[in-house]
Amino acid sequence: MIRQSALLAAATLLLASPARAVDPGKAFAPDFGTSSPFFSLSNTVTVTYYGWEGTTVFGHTLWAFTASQFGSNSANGCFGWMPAATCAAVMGTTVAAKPYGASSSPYLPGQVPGPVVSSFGWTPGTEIIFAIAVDQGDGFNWFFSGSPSRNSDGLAHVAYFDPILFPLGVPGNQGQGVVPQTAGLSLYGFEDVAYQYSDWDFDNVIFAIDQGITTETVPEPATMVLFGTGASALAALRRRRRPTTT
Ligand SMILES: [Ca+2]
Ligand SMILES: [Ca+2]
Repeated sequence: MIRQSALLAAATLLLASPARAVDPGKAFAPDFGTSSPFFSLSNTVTVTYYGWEGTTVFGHTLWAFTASQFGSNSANGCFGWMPAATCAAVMGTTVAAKPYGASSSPYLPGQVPGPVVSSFGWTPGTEIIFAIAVDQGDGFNWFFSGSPSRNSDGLAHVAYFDPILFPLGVPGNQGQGVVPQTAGLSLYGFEDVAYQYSDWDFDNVIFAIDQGITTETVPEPATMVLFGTGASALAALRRRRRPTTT
């Protein structure tokens, strides 16, 4: 009986899981991303943007949202396909941006002078929801930090690159080479397309957060549930994007 139960549980797990395990060419495992939210510990948050991988034609904007702004944007349809048509102005803080079509050189050196530092005000103790708006030329797709349920594929799209595990720096496109100027640093990377179309290397938006100002903590379960519920509904409405690997 026990064995039958175990088999049934295993079969249920298999049925519940998409075909991720057999998907080749992924730089990291599907659970490599972190679902931990970011919380500000100070009135000022400083983010350093290290740029993007060279092969993507997509543009992006790195945003920072309060929970309130995230909720308002969601309610206003800003996170759906082609937000410009449905949302006059996304509420939040823009941190860094890459224009659509700029893809000639990997990461920032050679394109603009050095990493780009951006500071903005924040209420200590509150979550910073980082997001990327991916400009695909004919519309936008969004991915968020924190609860993976905010994302269309239900997966965490922000990875943490610990310098202890990656002493030479953040791995480059599809895990090859390193992102310049990242050796010894604690960095995060956003993956910019949904799992089935992605090379899952988290190098599309590389950034650091001043560790003296912000940190990751685990929120109360009630908060997670609250955030997750709205985003799951959003995710169901979000249009699937065309298959392109970046
Ligand atoms: Ca890549
Ligand atoms: Ca990628």
